[in-house]
Amino acid sequence: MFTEEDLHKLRETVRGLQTGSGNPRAVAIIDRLLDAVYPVIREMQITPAEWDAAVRFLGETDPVMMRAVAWCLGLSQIVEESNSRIGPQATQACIEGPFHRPGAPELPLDAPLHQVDDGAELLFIEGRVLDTSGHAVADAQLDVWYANGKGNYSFFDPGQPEHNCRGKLRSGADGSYRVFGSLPSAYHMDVGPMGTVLGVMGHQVWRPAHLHFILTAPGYEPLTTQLYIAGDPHLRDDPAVGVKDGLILPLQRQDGPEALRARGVDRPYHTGRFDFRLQSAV
Ligand code: MBD
Ligand code: FE
Repeated sequence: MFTEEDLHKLRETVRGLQTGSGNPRAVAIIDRLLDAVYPVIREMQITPAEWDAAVRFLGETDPVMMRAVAWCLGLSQIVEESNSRIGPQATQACIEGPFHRPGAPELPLDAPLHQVDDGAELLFIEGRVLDTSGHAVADAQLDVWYANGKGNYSFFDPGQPEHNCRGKLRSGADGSYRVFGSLPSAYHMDVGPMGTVLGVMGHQVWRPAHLHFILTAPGYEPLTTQLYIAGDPHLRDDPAVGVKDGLILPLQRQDGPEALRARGVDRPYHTGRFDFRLQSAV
Protein backbone atom coordinates (compact mmCIF):
# COMPACT_ATOMS: atom_id res chain seq x y z
CA MET A 1 0.00 0.00 0.00
CA PHE A 2 1.19 3.46 -0.86
CA THR A 3 -1.15 5.78 0.95
CA GLU A 4 -2.00 9.42 0.41
CA GLU A 5 0.11 10.13 3.46
CA ASP A 6 3.07 8.28 1.91
CA LEU A 7 2.61 10.37 -1.21
CA HIS A 8 2.63 13.54 0.84
CA LYS A 9 5.80 12.46 2.67
CA LEU A 10 7.56 11.67 -0.61
CA ARG A 11 6.52 15.05 -1.98
CA GLU A 12 7.95 16.83 1.06
CA THR A 13 11.17 14.77 0.89
CA VAL A 14 11.70 15.83 -2.72
CA ARG A 15 10.83 19.43 -1.90
CA GLY A 16 13.37 19.25 0.92
CA LEU A 17 16.15 18.46 -1.55
CA GLN A 18 16.04 22.01 -2.86
CA THR A 19 19.18 23.82 -1.76
CA GLY A 20 18.27 27.20 -3.19
CA SER A 21 21.01 27.01 -5.82
CA GLY A 22 18.63 25.91 -8.57
CA ASN A 23 17.03 28.03 -11.25
CA PRO A 24 14.26 29.77 -9.26
CA ARG A 25 11.84 29.99 -12.20
CA ALA A 26 12.28 26.32 -13.07
CA VAL A 27 11.97 25.30 -9.43
CA ALA A 28 8.71 27.25 -9.04
CA ILE A 29 7.18 25.75 -12.18
CA ILE A 30 8.33 22.18 -11.57
CA ASP A 31 7.07 22.42 -7.99
CA ARG A 32 3.59 23.20 -9.28
CA LEU A 33 3.75 20.45 -11.89
CA LEU A 34 4.81 17.87 -9.31
CA ASP A 35 2.00 18.96 -6.99
CA ALA A 36 -0.43 18.29 -9.85
CA VAL A 37 1.10 15.05 -11.13
CA TYR A 38 1.88 13.14 -7.91
CA PRO A 39 -1.74 12.35 -7.03
CA VAL A 40 -2.54 11.38 -10.63
CA ILE A 41 0.17 8.72 -10.66
CA ARG A 42 -1.00 7.22 -7.38
CA GLU A 43 -4.76 7.53 -7.85
CA MET A 44 -4.72 6.18 -11.42
CA GLN A 45 -2.54 3.29 -10.19
CA ILE A 46 -0.18 3.72 -13.09
CA THR A 47 1.58 0.40 -13.71
CA PRO A 48 5.32 -0.04 -14.27
CA ALA A 49 4.62 -1.00 -17.89
CA GLU A 50 2.56 2.15 -18.47
CA TRP A 51 5.15 4.33 -16.79
CA ASP A 52 7.98 2.76 -18.74
CA ALA A 53 6.08 3.24 -22.00
CA ALA A 54 5.42 6.90 -21.18
CA VAL A 55 9.02 7.65 -20.24
CA ARG A 56 10.29 5.86 -23.33
CA PHE A 57 7.80 7.74 -25.51
CA LEU A 58 9.11 11.08 -24.28
CA GLY A 59 12.75 10.02 -24.57
CA GLU A 60 12.53 8.54 -28.03
CA THR A 61 10.34 11.12 -29.69
CA ASP A 62 11.72 13.12 -32.59
CA PRO A 63 11.79 16.78 -31.50
CA VAL A 64 10.09 18.05 -34.68
CA MET A 65 7.15 15.74 -34.11
CA MET A 66 7.10 16.39 -30.36
CA ARG A 67 6.19 20.03 -31.05
CA ALA A 68 3.11 18.78 -32.89
CA VAL A 69 2.21 16.45 -30.02
CA ALA A 70 2.18 19.48 -27.70
CA TRP A 71 -0.21 21.29 -30.07
CA CYS A 72 -2.47 18.23 -30.28
CA LEU A 73 -2.97 18.40 -26.54
CA GLY A 74 -3.54 22.17 -26.52
CA LEU A 75 -0.52 22.80 -24.30
CA SER A 76 1.52 25.02 -26.62
CA GLN A 77 -1.55 27.07 -27.53
CA ILE A 78 -1.81 28.21 -23.89
CA VAL A 79 1.76 29.50 -24.01
CA GLU A 80 1.29 31.17 -27.40
CA GLU A 81 -2.05 32.78 -26.69
CA SER A 82 -1.18 34.02 -23.23
CA ASN A 83 2.03 35.64 -24.54
CA SER A 84 0.54 37.05 -27.73
CA ARG A 85 0.94 40.76 -28.44
CA ILE A 86 -1.61 40.70 -31.24
CA GLY A 87 -4.72 42.75 -30.47
CA PRO A 88 -8.34 42.20 -31.51
CA GLN A 89 -8.10 44.48 -34.58
CA ALA A 90 -5.27 42.45 -36.11
CA THR A 91 -5.39 39.13 -37.96
CA GLN A 92 -5.36 36.28 -35.48
CA ALA A 93 -2.20 34.27 -35.04
CA CYS A 94 -2.18 30.51 -35.35
CA ILE A 95 0.24 27.73 -34.52
CA GLU A 96 3.31 27.43 -36.75
CA GLY A 97 3.26 23.66 -37.10
CA PRO A 98 6.40 21.56 -37.42
CA PHE A 99 7.07 21.96 -41.14
CA HIS A 100 8.30 25.50 -41.73
CA ARG A 101 11.66 25.68 -43.49
CA PRO A 102 13.92 28.72 -43.46
CA GLY A 103 15.46 29.62 -46.77
CA ALA A 104 12.45 29.22 -49.06
CA PRO A 105 13.02 31.02 -52.38
CA GLU A 106 11.97 34.66 -52.78
CA LEU A 107 9.46 34.70 -55.60
CA PRO A 108 7.78 37.48 -57.57
CA LEU A 109 4.01 37.77 -57.10
CA ASP A 110 2.19 35.48 -59.54
CA ALA A 111 5.08 32.98 -59.77
CA PRO A 112 3.81 29.50 -58.88
CA LEU A 113 4.74 28.20 -55.44
CA HIS A 114 4.50 24.62 -56.68
CA GLN A 115 7.44 23.31 -58.67
CA VAL A 116 5.89 20.07 -59.86
CA ASP A 117 2.48 19.04 -61.12
CA ASP A 118 1.03 16.54 -58.67
CA GLY A 119 -2.44 16.69 -60.19
CA ALA A 120 -3.81 19.23 -57.68
CA GLU A 121 -6.17 21.96 -58.83
CA LEU A 122 -4.86 25.52 -58.62
CA LEU A 123 -5.26 28.32 -56.12
CA PHE A 124 -5.22 32.09 -56.43
CA ILE A 125 -5.47 34.15 -53.26
CA GLU A 126 -5.26 37.89 -53.39
CA GLY A 127 -5.62 40.63 -50.88
CA ARG A 128 -3.73 43.31 -49.03
CA VAL A 129 -1.44 43.59 -46.07
CA LEU A 130 -2.81 46.36 -43.87
CA ASP A 131 -2.22 47.85 -40.45
CA THR A 132 -4.97 47.81 -37.84
CA SER A 133 -6.32 51.15 -39.15
CA GLY A 134 -6.61 49.79 -42.69
CA HIS A 135 -3.55 51.51 -44.17
CA ALA A 136 -1.38 49.60 -46.62
CA VAL A 137 1.75 47.90 -45.38
CA ALA A 138 4.08 47.97 -48.37
CA ASP A 139 6.93 45.51 -48.86
CA ALA A 140 5.79 43.10 -46.15
CA GLN A 141 7.30 39.66 -46.53
CA LEU A 142 4.86 36.74 -46.71
CA ASP A 143 6.60 33.42 -46.12
CA VAL A 144 4.12 30.80 -47.34
CA TRP A 145 4.16 27.00 -47.13
CA TYR A 146 1.59 24.26 -47.47
CA ALA A 147 1.14 20.54 -48.13
CA ASN A 148 1.11 19.35 -51.75
CA GLY A 149 -1.76 17.57 -53.47
CA LYS A 150 -0.93 14.35 -51.62
CA GLY A 151 -0.99 16.07 -48.24
CA ASN A 152 2.78 16.08 -47.68
CA TYR A 153 5.26 18.87 -46.99
CA SER A 154 8.40 19.20 -49.09
CA PHE A 155 11.76 18.56 -47.39
CA PHE A 156 10.02 16.23 -44.91
CA ASP A 157 8.74 14.25 -47.91
CA PRO A 158 11.72 13.06 -49.97
CA GLY A 159 9.49 12.68 -53.02
CA GLN A 160 9.32 16.44 -53.65
CA PRO A 161 11.82 19.15 -54.62
CA GLU A 162 13.18 20.77 -51.46
CA HIS A 163 11.15 23.99 -51.64
CA ASN A 164 8.04 22.71 -53.39
CA CYS A 165 4.95 24.64 -52.24
CA ARG A 166 7.09 27.14 -50.37
CA GLY A 167 8.07 30.71 -51.13
CA LYS A 168 8.57 34.23 -49.85
CA LEU A 169 6.45 36.92 -51.47
CA ARG A 170 6.36 40.69 -50.96
CA SER A 171 3.40 43.03 -50.79
CA GLY A 172 3.37 45.88 -53.31
CA ALA A 173 3.30 49.64 -52.64
CA ASP A 174 -0.46 49.50 -51.97
CA GLY A 175 -0.05 46.48 -49.68
CA SER A 176 -1.45 44.11 -52.28
CA TYR A 177 -0.23 40.55 -52.57
CA ARG A 178 -1.16 37.55 -54.67
CA VAL A 179 -0.50 33.90 -53.93
CA PHE A 180 -0.50 31.50 -56.85
CA GLY A 181 -0.02 27.83 -56.07
CA SER A 182 -1.55 24.40 -56.11
CA LEU A 183 -4.51 23.71 -53.88
CA PRO A 184 -3.29 22.26 -50.56
CA SER A 185 -4.68 18.92 -49.47
CA ALA A 186 -5.77 17.97 -45.98
CA TYR A 187 -2.89 16.61 -43.89
CA HIS A 188 -3.20 13.46 -41.82
CA MET A 189 -1.36 13.41 -38.53
CA ASP A 190 -1.32 9.67 -37.92
CA VAL A 191 2.45 9.66 -38.36
CA GLY A 192 5.06 8.88 -35.70
CA PRO A 193 4.46 10.15 -32.18
CA MET A 194 1.58 12.42 -33.28
CA GLY A 195 -0.17 9.31 -34.54
CA THR A 196 0.55 7.44 -31.30
CA VAL A 197 -1.02 10.16 -29.18
CA LEU A 198 -4.02 10.70 -31.49
CA GLY A 199 -4.53 6.93 -31.63
CA VAL A 200 -4.55 6.34 -27.89
CA MET A 201 -6.78 9.39 -27.39
CA GLY A 202 -9.11 8.39 -30.21
CA HIS A 203 -8.94 11.83 -31.83
CA GLN A 204 -9.51 11.90 -35.58
CA VAL A 205 -6.28 12.45 -37.50
CA TRP A 206 -7.06 14.86 -40.35
CA ARG A 207 -6.03 18.50 -40.19
CA PRO A 208 -8.27 20.62 -42.41
CA ALA A 209 -6.55 21.85 -45.60
CA HIS A 210 -4.58 24.98 -44.80
CA LEU A 211 -1.79 27.32 -45.86
CA HIS A 212 0.83 28.60 -43.44
CA PHE A 213 2.06 32.20 -43.41
CA ILE A 214 4.67 34.16 -41.54
CA LEU A 215 4.27 37.87 -42.25
CA THR A 216 7.04 40.26 -41.32
CA ALA A 217 7.38 44.00 -41.88
CA PRO A 218 9.51 46.58 -40.08
CA GLY A 219 7.54 48.25 -37.28
CA TYR A 220 5.01 45.41 -36.96
CA GLU A 221 4.73 42.33 -34.81
CA PRO A 222 5.57 39.26 -36.86
CA LEU A 223 2.43 37.27 -37.61
CA THR A 224 2.54 33.48 -37.77
CA THR A 225 -0.82 32.19 -38.93
CA GLN A 226 -2.71 29.79 -41.15
CA LEU A 227 -5.64 30.13 -43.54
CA TYR A 228 -8.13 27.26 -43.60
CA ILE A 229 -10.15 26.40 -46.66
CA ALA A 230 -13.86 26.92 -46.01
CA GLY A 231 -16.01 23.82 -46.31
CA ASP A 232 -13.30 21.41 -45.20
CA PRO A 233 -15.01 18.63 -43.21
CA HIS A 234 -12.50 18.94 -40.34
CA LEU A 235 -12.75 22.61 -39.43
CA ARG A 236 -14.47 21.64 -36.16
CA ASP A 237 -12.31 18.71 -35.11
CA ASP A 238 -8.79 19.75 -36.08
CA PRO A 239 -6.48 17.41 -34.15
CA ALA A 240 -3.89 20.21 -33.85
CA VAL A 241 -6.53 22.62 -32.46
CA GLY A 242 -5.56 25.50 -34.73
CA VAL A 243 -8.74 26.65 -36.50
CA LYS A 244 -10.13 30.11 -35.70
CA ASP A 245 -13.23 31.50 -37.39
CA GLY A 246 -11.39 34.60 -38.64
CA LEU A 247 -8.91 32.42 -40.52
CA ILE A 248 -11.41 30.46 -42.61
CA LEU A 249 -11.09 31.41 -46.28
CA PRO A 250 -14.03 30.92 -48.66
CA LEU A 251 -12.97 29.91 -52.17
CA GLN A 252 -14.79 30.00 -55.48
CA ARG A 253 -14.06 27.17 -57.90
CA GLN A 254 -13.78 28.02 -61.59
CA ASP A 255 -13.81 25.35 -64.25
CA GLY A 256 -15.29 26.95 -67.36
CA PRO A 257 -13.11 27.21 -70.51
CA GLU A 258 -13.43 31.02 -70.45
CA ALA A 259 -12.26 31.21 -66.85
CA LEU A 260 -9.30 28.91 -67.51
CA ARG A 261 -8.30 30.98 -70.53
CA ALA A 262 -8.55 34.21 -68.53
CA ARG A 263 -5.93 32.92 -66.09
CA GLY A 264 -3.92 31.02 -68.67
CA VAL A 265 -4.25 27.72 -66.83
CA ASP A 266 -5.10 24.19 -67.90
CA ARG A 267 -7.27 23.00 -65.02
CA PRO A 268 -9.88 24.14 -62.52
CA TYR A 269 -8.79 26.71 -59.98
CA HIS A 270 -10.04 28.30 -56.76
CA THR A 271 -9.97 31.99 -55.96
CA GLY A 272 -10.20 33.75 -52.62
CA ARG A 273 -9.56 37.12 -51.00
CA PHE A 274 -7.97 37.74 -47.65
CA ASP A 275 -6.61 40.93 -46.10
CA PHE A 276 -4.00 40.53 -43.38
CA ARG A 277 -3.97 43.13 -40.63
CA LEU A 278 -0.70 43.50 -38.78
CA GLN A 279 -0.29 44.69 -35.22
CA SER A 280 2.14 47.60 -34.75
CA ALA A 281 5.21 46.68 -32.74
CA VAL A 282 5.34 48.33 -29.35
C1 MBD B 1 0.76 20.32 -39.75
O1 MBD B 1 0.74 20.52 -41.08
C2 MBD B 1 0.45 21.37 -38.96
O2 MBD B 1 0.19 22.54 -39.56
C3 MBD B 1 0.43 21.23 -37.57
C4 MBD B 1 0.06 22.38 -36.70
C5 MBD B 1 0.74 20.03 -37.00
C6 MBD B 1 1.07 18.96 -37.80
C7 MBD B 1 1.06 19.10 -39.17
FE1 FE C 1 0.50 22.44 -41.71
